[in-house]
Amino acid sequence: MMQQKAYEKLMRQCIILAKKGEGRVSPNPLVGSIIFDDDFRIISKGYHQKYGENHAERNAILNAKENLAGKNLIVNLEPCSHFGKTPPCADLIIKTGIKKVIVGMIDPNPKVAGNGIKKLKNAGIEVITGVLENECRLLNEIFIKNQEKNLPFIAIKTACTLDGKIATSTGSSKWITDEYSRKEVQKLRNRYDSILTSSNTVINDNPAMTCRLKSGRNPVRIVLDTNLKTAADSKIYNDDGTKVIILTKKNKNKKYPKYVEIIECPVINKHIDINWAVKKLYERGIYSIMTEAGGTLNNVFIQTGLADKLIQFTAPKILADKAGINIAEGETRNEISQCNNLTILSTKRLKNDIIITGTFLH
Ligand code: AOF
Ligand code: ZN
Repeated sequence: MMQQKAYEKLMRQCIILAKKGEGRVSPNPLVGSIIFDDDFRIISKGYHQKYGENHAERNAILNAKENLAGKNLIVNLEPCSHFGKTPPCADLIIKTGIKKVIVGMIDPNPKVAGNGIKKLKNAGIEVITGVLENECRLLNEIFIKNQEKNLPFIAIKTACTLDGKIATSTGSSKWITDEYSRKEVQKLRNRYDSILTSSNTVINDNPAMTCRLKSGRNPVRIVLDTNLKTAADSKIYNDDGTKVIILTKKNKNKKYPKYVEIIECPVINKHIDINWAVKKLYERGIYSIMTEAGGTLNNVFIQTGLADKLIQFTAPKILADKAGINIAEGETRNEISQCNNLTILSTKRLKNDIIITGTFLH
């Protein structure tokens, strides 16, 4: 029991370490690893820092300044067993003489999927699995979705009043949430491969959709612009070395900056086939998407079942504008049983606002 608690404490540290790789390791998972002795003295730590580079376990082993025979290693994801961009971590662990490995979750990558643990066990290493499994799965929710569905993970970010409004009927939305919330959004922009918005948001708000965090990086910006209505000098198209993609019905040879990629999408009932578009984005290397858009586009992702997660910043304000824009703008519903349901992952109070995070139940 005591030992279990100590493992959980170390696993929490692995998760914190792993998060240092946010924004740099996609499409690989976030992984942190710690080597320790039987008295729980930490010998070394490592995390996966950059796509294509050393895995967390290898970095932890390389960082150790003593012999590792008879020591323990903890890691939030099963050590790999395959030759990818790097050789198998399981082989390296076996070579060091480490005697016990504690794992958060099985690797959903079909190339690994339990084989790493098998390898370790066959070499006589004791393996303990499932320590803080839920937290580890949440940490790598993007990686899990990618591996299991071959689709990008999609989060819908909204900022609304207590009565669920994201703007007045005239389109005014600045500012519903406070500066603490907006700073938090910057962190989210660093976490996701891309930000997706609509032509209406670009035209009405002219957002830059960049990440202004000190050590952050800009996400790819994606604009769903069915009829190419957005102006070429909109801030979202500013050149900062990041890819920008427009999803449209027909490329009309309208002049956009040369680094803007225009993807022509098939149309269903005058609307872009969003299922097709999302698959296409995945093929183009977009493994996660955060939408920052209006109620209409939010609802498209909710109704198609493409949305995985809702991140809702709620401000202690009541707009009471009957014609105001809702977080999701759909057709008239008569029954509560027609709701889209979520499970709450977390609620967090910032200064004035609260962030509600939920997973969509499909
Ligand atoms: C990582 N970092 O710390 C661990 C990973 O192409 P490779 O060699 O980088 O292998 C990527 C796969 O390795 C990844 O899909 C996952 O299954 C496994 N573990 N990956 O990028 C790590 N431990
Ligand atoms: Zn590995």
